Amino acid sequence: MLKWLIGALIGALSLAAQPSWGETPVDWSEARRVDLAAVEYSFAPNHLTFRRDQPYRLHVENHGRETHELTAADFFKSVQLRNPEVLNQDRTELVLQPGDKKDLYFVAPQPGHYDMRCADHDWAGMTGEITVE
Ligand SMILES: [Cu+2]
Repeated sequence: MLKWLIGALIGALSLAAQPSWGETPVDWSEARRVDLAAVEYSFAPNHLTFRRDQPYRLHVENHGRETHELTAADFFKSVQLRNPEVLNQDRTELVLQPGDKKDLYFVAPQPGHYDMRCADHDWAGMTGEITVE
């Protein structure tokens, strides 16, 4: 009986402790939606501000006629991602074909300033900044 109880307890604890690499569990139902649109050749808005430790759902739409990326390697590395699979394999950018809509859920634990750009069109001024405060 005791052995069964301990087994059940360990099972329940490991189910509760889902998050990877020792991070605090996040209540993603509290995620605040922030919208970002890409066109030729800019982001709207081109400055994003997030509060640290607040879960966000960054909703990105490509309203242009070309493929655009939201390239922000340092930012993506610094945050806790709920769904890293929406990023490219290197986790450096979100790639959006024309008409694509993608949602990235994250929590930023670290205040700071981060660069964002479209890797294909930064030469045309398709750049911006992310602030975590
Ligand atoms: Cu672009």
